[in-house]
Amino acid sequence: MSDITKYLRKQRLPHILCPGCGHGIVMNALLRAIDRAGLDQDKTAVVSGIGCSGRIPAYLDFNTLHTTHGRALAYATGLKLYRPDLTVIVLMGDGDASAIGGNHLIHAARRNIDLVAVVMNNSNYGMTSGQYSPLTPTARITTTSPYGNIEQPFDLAQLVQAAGASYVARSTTYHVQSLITYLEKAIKKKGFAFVEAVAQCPTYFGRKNKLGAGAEMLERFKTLAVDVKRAATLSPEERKGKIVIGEFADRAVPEYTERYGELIARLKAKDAHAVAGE
Ligand SMILES: Cc1ncc(C[n+]2csc(CCOP(=O)(O)OP(=O)(O)O)c2C)c(N)n1
Ligand code: SF4
Repeated sequence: MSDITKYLRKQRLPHILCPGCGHGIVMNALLRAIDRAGLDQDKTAVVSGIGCSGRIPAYLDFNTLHTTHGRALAYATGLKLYRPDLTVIVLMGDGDASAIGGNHLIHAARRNIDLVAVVMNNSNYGMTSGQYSPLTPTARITTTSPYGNIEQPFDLAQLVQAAGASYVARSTTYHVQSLITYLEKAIKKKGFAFVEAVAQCPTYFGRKNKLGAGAEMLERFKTLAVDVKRAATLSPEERKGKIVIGEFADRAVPEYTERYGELIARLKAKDAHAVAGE
């Protein structure tokens, strides 16, 4: 494996992430996946919304776009339509992707547009001091659920799969090798490829829920993780509180920019015939 520091804008370091934050592990895994996939830095774009996760493109030496909260997929869709030759990777937090940006997520998956969507799920809004998100587990303490979260969370991987994405996988910052593998597969996959990386926010979610520092939160991911195939054999009661990891979908679905390109070519040919009086 080559030196992945070549993908960093070293002049932008040090980064803003807290000690023990899981986002750095996801960034590291992504760079290793990019390296394995052999992407050309000039032919790769990394787009983010706003959040601690959203800061990551600032440190990466690709074509990068730091956009508005919840709208990273909308910007990425425009970019991909204009430059279908680029590999476009979208980095989002769980709040970014599933709350304010939830509609963009399901429609990008429904269109099956060729984007790599990475959601760093740390169960809360890290950047704005730990409010609950649509992925915060029930009963968890956050800044905005001081008596325990009374909502039930989305299973984002299942949602995106049901919406029509080509590729869907989930791993954690403990299971780094599978995270790298899924990210590499997502990069190589034609269509909407979604990877959820369950990550730790020791500063807010960890502290509020007395889950310990970063390393202890990683240990917890190890204990709670269950493979998707094994999860299918468990009762709802046995599955409760577990983190289901693995590949949820890997399938051939018509891709949006290709269909769009075909439509343009068909209409141009029709116009040419009309001009020629045919
Ligand atoms: C339109 C808009 N609404 C709200 C905010 C404030 N805001 C900034 S980051 C953020 C949440 C970030 O949480 P998440 O997406 O989970 O990412 P994390 O920081 O945990 O990586 C919010 C609500 C904003 N910047 N723009
Ligand atoms: S607040 Fe949480 S998500 Fe944000 S950098 Fe710190 S540990 Fe990471």
